[in-house]
Amino acid sequence: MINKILFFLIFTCFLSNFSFANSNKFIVYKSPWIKFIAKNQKNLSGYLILKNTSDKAIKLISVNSNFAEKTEIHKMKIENNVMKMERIKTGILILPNKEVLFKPGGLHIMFKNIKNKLNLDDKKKVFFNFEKNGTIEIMMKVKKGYHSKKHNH
Ligand SMILES: [Cu+2]
Repeated sequence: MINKILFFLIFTCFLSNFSFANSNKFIVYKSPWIKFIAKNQKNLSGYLILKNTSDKAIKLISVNSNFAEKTEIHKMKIENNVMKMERIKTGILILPNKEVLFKPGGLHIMFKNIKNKLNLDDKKKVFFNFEKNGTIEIMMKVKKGYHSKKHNH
């Protein structure tokens, strides 16, 4: 519990420069960013918070971008004490009035085979496709991450 509170506080501090932006009628988002690891990094992950402001469940079915060869939804899981990534192909259901957190060590957007190297402070357009609610375009900023588990492919 303390861990959760601590995490929340750290996370909240981290997010405090951001605010919710209206993206479509049903989905708002917060703090979209791509974690900068090193120049020439081929695979990068992106994070944000998506909130469903409607009273019906909304499904995120896929994500795409122009700067990576593939853009996928991933989650981290522990298998035999080793942290691994798994692609989520079935989409993410966001319950009414609930948030889904994409965060280091958890759900993330995986950008595979970046076409041109990304630099700090670059802003990249990413498209989030919802089952019945169309596509929203979100600018994700390339930033240095805070300490988190190493992310390997
Ligand atoms: Cu991944």
